Amino acid sequence: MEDTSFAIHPEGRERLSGTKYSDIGQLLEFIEGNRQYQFRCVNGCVNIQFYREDIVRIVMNPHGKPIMKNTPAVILDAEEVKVAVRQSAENIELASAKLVLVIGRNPLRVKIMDHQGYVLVEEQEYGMGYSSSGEVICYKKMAENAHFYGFGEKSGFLDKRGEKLTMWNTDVYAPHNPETDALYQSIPYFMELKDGKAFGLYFDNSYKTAFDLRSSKDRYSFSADGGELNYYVLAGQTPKKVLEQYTSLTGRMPIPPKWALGYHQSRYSYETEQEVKELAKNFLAKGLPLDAIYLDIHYMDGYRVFTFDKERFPNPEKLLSELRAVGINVVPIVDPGVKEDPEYAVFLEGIQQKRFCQYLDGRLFYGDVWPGSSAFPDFANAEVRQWWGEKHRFYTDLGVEGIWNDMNEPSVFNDEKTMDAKVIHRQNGELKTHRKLHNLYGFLMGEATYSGMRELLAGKRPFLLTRAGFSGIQRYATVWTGDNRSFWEHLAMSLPMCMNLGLSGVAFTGPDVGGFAHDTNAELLVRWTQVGAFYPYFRNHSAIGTVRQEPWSFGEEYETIIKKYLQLRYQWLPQLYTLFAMASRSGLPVMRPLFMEYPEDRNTVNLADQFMLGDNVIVAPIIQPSATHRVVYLPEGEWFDYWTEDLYQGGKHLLFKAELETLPLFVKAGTFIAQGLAKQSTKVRDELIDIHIYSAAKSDYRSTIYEDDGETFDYETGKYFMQEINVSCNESTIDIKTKTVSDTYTPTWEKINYVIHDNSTRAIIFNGKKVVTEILPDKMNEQVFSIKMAK
Ligand code: MIG
Repeated sequence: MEDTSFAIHPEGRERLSGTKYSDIGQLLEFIEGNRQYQFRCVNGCVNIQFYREDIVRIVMNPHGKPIMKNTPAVILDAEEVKVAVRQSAENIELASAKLVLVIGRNPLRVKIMDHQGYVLVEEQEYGMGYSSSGEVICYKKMAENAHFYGFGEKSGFLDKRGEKLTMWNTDVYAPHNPETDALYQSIPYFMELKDGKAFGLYFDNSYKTAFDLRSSKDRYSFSADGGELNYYVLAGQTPKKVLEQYTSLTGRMPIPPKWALGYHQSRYSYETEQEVKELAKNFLAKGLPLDAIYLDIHYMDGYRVFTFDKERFPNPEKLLSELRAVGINVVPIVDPGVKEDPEYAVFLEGIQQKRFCQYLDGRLFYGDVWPGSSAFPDFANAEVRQWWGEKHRFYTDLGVEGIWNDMNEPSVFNDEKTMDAKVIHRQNGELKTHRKLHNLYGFLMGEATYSGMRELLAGKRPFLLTRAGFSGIQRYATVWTGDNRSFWEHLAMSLPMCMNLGLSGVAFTGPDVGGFAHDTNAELLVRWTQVGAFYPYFRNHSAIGTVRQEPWSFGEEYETIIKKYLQLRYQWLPQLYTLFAMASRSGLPVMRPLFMEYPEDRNTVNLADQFMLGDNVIVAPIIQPSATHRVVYLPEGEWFDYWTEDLYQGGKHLLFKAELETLPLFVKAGTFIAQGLAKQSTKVRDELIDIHIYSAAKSDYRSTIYEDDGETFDYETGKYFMQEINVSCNESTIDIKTKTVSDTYTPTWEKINYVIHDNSTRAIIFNGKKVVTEILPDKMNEQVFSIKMAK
């Protein structure tokens, strides 16, 4: 977008000369249709449709009646919504129970408010419009105190005010700088926060799109290279509600298989069977937990997908079953490019069955990627997706349950870095250019792969990791943030990047821990692994030619600390798994910015060097070399230091000491967390869990613990264990009440230990009865009691 007209505006810096901007202009006719309201204007036509009371869709077509087509990101059907219509000489008003739209007639301008008059969006001098070269654009007023989040995978800080953000899936090997714009994912969505209130805006357009929060100080714009101006306004008004609304529109992740939440080890590449075996042996011998090993491109025969190199990997089936026996899954990489080789079955079949992308005249598109000249499956076509999905039988027959999709922007080694924009995709029988569907290529590959794997695994949950995607990718895949570098700056940047991905519906995300390119070092690897233990997705990965960064690479001193944090990850799994289950139900991210819990607190607006896990834990990592201290912001309330159990008054910035072995970690007083024991792999199931209750002087907190079999889809039909736990603290008692919401699955736990962290000795009441607790001599501030699980 930088070099198109909308980079510079009419009369000012927002518009380049040469392209004519046309405003939608005056309203000529208002038509009340069947649950749709149509506004025919001088320059185009606008349709407004309520999807829910709190979600309204606005579509502008400059050249005729809106076609009202969504991308495959949208899965919600418009509900029946009661709308009150009022007309006056100046305005037309459409009101649902949650939203009031005031539409000015001349020129057509949209203002959206709540019933109290709080303004979500407002158009003034400029509104909707288009250019003579086919771009569509919408301008909105930008309030002085408005902050902007989301936008998927972006470098830079948390708040994107003052930035320009382009959506065009791009393989960026280097650099990932604060100013690097388009990356692998396109999520044309943001959340605005102002005066502690939030709303969302999702722009459902798969062309190259741009959000400009920079060029003008009092308005922002979003625009697309083509298609309709099709966007949704999500009423909020809390950040959590916006996430619920956005993910009701674009979907939520299924609960991942438990092993996907363990520690994963990768390298470009573990090149031979022998190397993989040694690697696993090392993890086991050293007692380092591990759930997955990745096979990067070297495992294949000449980079042909769906093959193994016969010399390097003579017996993959045996290798996989040996690893499975010790709790390790193997995740092979699968790129979209299929080598042009008439003696290679997948290519041959693809050609014969017309599975690959072509130009309009029937010529095939070939692009250079790892295998050399390659053809690319047309994932827009449902039959091709089916075919590709079925191809994964090759892997599932060997015991594979997880797939890693890379290069699916698609990345091509040419000047444009991708497929020719003129290539044609066949989507539901319609012909569409790559220019239009480029941003959907990775998403559709994800759909193909996930659906295929799901079918092949017959009831078991597949794991899919992807680099490219579009809004809604969370339904199919975990997103890792691509080729970062072993820089401290990239460790720091991963926090806002993953938080904004979480705010964009992608709850399951993380960067390459330790850094991909460039050489890592002992201290960086240790500090990064500490954060890694709390990223939703925890994988150590590094590039060919860089120094090794397996946990033992820098000697025993560092290995010991790294081990402590791998184990910590496994101890925290019951807590994490519950958060994943909740994310899958509500869309709320596992890793979240502080403003999500404290939207009224101005200190949290752009706080990007610490984050929350759920609603009650703060992770404040060290992200600078040689640093042994850092400032931590603790919001209102009291906070326990997880390690020392010291209690701190919040609403303050405090200085904490953290030598190399310490990750600053805090739990809010008055809340609880669930923990298990450290273990070699998630396949070792917990025999008991601990509920750690952190007391407060006076508090009331409710949260949930969730458990299921961790590997099948039985939870979808109601087979899971879920219990609400309510903890209230007052002067003389700590009152714990449990309510089992579902017990159709019986956890492997024999009992639940309650550990109460409390400096006084208040009476503990459990479900209405006083309990006798034990106090261990070396833990004077902990009272413990156990409850047997009903079997
Ligand atoms: O560099 O497959 O982002 O994780 O190791 C080009 C090799 C190809 C890019 C991925 C990276 C992976 C690498 N791939």
